[in-house]
Amino acid sequence: MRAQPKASHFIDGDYVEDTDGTPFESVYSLTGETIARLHEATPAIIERAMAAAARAQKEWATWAPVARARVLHKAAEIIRERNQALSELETLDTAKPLQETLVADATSGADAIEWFSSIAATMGGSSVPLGGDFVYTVREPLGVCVGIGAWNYPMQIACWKSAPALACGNAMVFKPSEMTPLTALKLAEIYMEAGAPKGLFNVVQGMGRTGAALTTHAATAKVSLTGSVQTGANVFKAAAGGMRHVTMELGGKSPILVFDDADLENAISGAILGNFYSAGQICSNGTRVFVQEGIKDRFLERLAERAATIRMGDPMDPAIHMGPLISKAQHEKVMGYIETGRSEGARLVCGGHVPTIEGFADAPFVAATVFADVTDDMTIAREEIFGPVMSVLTFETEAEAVARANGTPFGLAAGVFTSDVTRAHRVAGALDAGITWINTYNLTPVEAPFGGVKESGFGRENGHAAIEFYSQLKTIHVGLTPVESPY
Ligand code: TXE
Repeated sequence: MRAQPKASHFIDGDYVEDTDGTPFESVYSLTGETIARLHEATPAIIERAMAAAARAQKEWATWAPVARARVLHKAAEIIRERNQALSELETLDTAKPLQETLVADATSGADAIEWFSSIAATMGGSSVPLGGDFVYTVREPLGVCVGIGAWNYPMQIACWKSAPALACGNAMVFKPSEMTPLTALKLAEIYMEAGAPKGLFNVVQGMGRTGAALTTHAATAKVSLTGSVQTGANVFKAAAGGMRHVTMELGGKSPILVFDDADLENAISGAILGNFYSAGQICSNGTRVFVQEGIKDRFLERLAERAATIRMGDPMDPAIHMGPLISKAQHEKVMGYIETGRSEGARLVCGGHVPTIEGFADAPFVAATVFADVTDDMTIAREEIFGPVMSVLTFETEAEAVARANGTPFGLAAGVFTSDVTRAHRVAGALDAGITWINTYNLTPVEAPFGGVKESGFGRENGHAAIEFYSQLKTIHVGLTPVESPY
């Protein structure tokens, strides 16, 4: 077993096993090989993790801010030192190419932990003069936060959730996706090595039911989920009992608007990366590309030429751009959407097939696929596919493009490519999205808040905004004059 961890869970500073839990496997989708065998958390494991987190949180909250910051800063340094090994493990777990995991996964996690270390050191409240009495506010941790991850960016998600949580003085129990259980365990080791108190960051494994048990646990103050809209609705509802706080990073069907005056090559770069990076398995992908009539033909021609240069193959080969999908099930789902696109009348410009990759005949590859002549009512323009499938639609006027772009229950991200500076800002302002990029796409620096509107989510990760979702304000009113009592 190439990537077998010491045990399934990491609780109170160490690896823990409970073989009574339902066994499950992590599979490298390129080869179908089982890389690790684990056990789902039993109720006893969940109790141990929650108790450890509750105890550690109380201790952590008493630490001096600079001492907390030092731990986080050290953790970020260790992640960077181990980037090669962490990236290889992430590639095994997700089948994403090493070319990506080396620069986009653990490293962006390290960025988040480093950035939030400075927040840990500098966070404070405010004071409000009342002309005699005064009020001051204290920013307090929530307590034990539960993080639930998706399988597309396992390490990044674990870092993006734990960094603000720990910076604000909370502890975390994290459940990775059952498809990608491995890198979160490494992160737990790293936090301990960096000097965090035992139990501050714990990892428990399992399926949806483990996530559900954590969500409703009596000690849970907050749940942060990255996943599908349906799971988001389930978790939101469950968290409401007990009035637990939530952050929901859910799916999308984001639009990219390309106007006639756009820099064509730049717009194509945005569309290509916003559809084919990580084989299309990214929540903020711009899967509905609206192209203005005047440049439609040139856009499609160059897009197909450039898509043909994507090198598919063994994700461990640093020259490879695109690996297989996460699993056979996801492959089946994506190929099903491609079939639906064809049968509903979309025109295939490129891809649409399963490429034959020498030595990996059974791997779940999908060629980079572009459909043109897509209309708003087609299934491929409405539903999140989560694979390398781009839909190109055309439009005539700005108002029409904005209205159609907004015609979806999702609202995670959006892009606008134009050289007209006033239009760029006008359109960015009019699009229903938590994040809108102008003349670029899918950049998610830790400094910038990230999250969705409408059914794409609630709350924000990253940036100062994240603090609001991992802490609460206490108001303290200081009386300086005698209490005026009429009786
Ligand atoms: O996600 P799920 P899956 C979309 C994408 C993909 C589809 C299904 O379209 O094809 O969702 O992926 C845990 N209480 N996205 O099945 O089911 C679960 O164990 C608590 C978009 O992986 O939403 C996992 O850890 N937890 C997305 C996590 O929730 C529960 C990324 C996500 O699982 C639970 C992933 C419950 N009731 C998929 N049920 C994005 N926004 O990037 C499940 N879980």
